[in-house]
Amino acid sequence: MTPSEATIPPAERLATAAEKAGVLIEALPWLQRFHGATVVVKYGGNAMIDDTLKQAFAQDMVFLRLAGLRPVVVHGGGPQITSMLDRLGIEGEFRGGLRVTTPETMDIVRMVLVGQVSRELVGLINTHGPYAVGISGEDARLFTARRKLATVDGEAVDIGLVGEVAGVNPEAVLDIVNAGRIPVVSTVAPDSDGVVHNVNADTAAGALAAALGAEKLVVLTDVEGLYANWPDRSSLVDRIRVDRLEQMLPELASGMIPKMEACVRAIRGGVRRAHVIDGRLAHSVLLEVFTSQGIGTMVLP
Ligand code: X2W
Repeated sequence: MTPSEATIPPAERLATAAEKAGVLIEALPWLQRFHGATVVVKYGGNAMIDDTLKQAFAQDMVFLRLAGLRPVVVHGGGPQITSMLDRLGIEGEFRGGLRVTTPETMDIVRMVLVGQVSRELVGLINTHGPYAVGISGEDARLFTARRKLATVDGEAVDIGLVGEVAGVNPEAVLDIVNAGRIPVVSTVAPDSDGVVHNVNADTAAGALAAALGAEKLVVLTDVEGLYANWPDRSSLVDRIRVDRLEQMLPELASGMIPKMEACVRAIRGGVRRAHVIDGRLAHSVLLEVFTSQGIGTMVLP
């Protein structure tokens, strides 16, 4: 008992204890169901701005690992790239939800994702033990990129060194997971000629989840989930079948498209469930995995 708990009357203390036990035991069926399951978690740049949220996220990954799951982190870093470009006085631009990536911008993207954002997440997870290992799409041929065009007003537009995931070789990620560690994946990737491309992190997470045969893909974002009728907040979708989601894709807001495409790719690739959840809520991953009602939007086959 902590000194502050000692001031709580015994009856209330018992009630609180019963509540705590209730929360723990609610996790039991999920601990059984997900024992040994691979869960790919996409952690986006917008949910990475707050220090408390970052620490909570790192705790969640270690919790998953110690609860017997096999977490794989794929990180973003859009806002961090934009802020570095600003510091360097380089103009940035997005078209069709993707960053226009010149060779100069690509250098910054790689530097920020691999050298800054990944390092920070790896460091935060490793405050709890020797778990996290950073790996980029360039390592051991993890991802092979193919040049991707943006769709702007129905037309295909060249936006430079932006890649689609053409191939995934998940061996190196599996080596890390099989060693009991937590891979932290940065989404820069060479094309078949070795030219490094900028791959949207949602896209990469969906492709990796499928290649790993993951049980779940969880995409953290900065809204509560998918809205059928944005900005009508009462239209939050709690579960949706992949067929229906595919029909909705063309009508979605540009920021939501890569996330929902990632869910579609994962489910079509054999992943059992894909979730888009609110990364602004501390420990949202734990709530999704270990509680019966879950949170956010769940996509199912
Ligand atoms: C993204 C890669 C980082 C990312 C970018 O340059 O911003 C493209 O747009 P978030 O934080 O998940 O948005 N790449 C092609 O996806 O970060």
